[in-house]
Amino acid sequence: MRTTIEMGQLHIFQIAIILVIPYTDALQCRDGWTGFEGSCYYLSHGVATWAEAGAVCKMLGSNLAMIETAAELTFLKSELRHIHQHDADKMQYWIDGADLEVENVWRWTQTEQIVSFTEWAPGEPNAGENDNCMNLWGKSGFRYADNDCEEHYHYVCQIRDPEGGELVG
Ligand SMILES: [Ca+2]
Ligand SMILES: [Ca+2]
Repeated sequence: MRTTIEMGQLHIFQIAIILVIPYTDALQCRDGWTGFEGSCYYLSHGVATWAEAGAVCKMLGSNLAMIETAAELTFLKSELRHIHQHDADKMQYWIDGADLEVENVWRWTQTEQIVSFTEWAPGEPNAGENDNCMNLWGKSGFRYADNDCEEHYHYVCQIRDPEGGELVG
């Protein structure tokens, strides 16, 4: 009898794993967007200034990416390295961080939160008041750099919590 119950519990446990894993992976993102931990990301094909890039993301119902954890940055770095196996050195992707208001105080502009997790490329940020927008710098394995907001770069858009929004379906 005891054995039966234990096997029953084990069986339920296995079912739980089977149900949970596909559900976690089942984050639904639009075509051309990639999901990771509850967000959908779009890696642009075209280039734009930082402000234009933010406007394009907004038109797509998103914002420039706000990277909050090491895991999130690791995911994006890995996606970008995969896409740019042969041309990463020339690639820069705008993200939402900026120090436009107070020099060297980096904030995610969509929430005005201070950027808490950072992985700056060696020597970055290095350009003071000339460079106030944050990008993922291919030459440095897509770590952070500050650059002139008027440069035309690729960009990463992010929809956070798409299942709470209009995205599914
Ligand atoms: Ca600056
Ligand atoms: Ca810089």
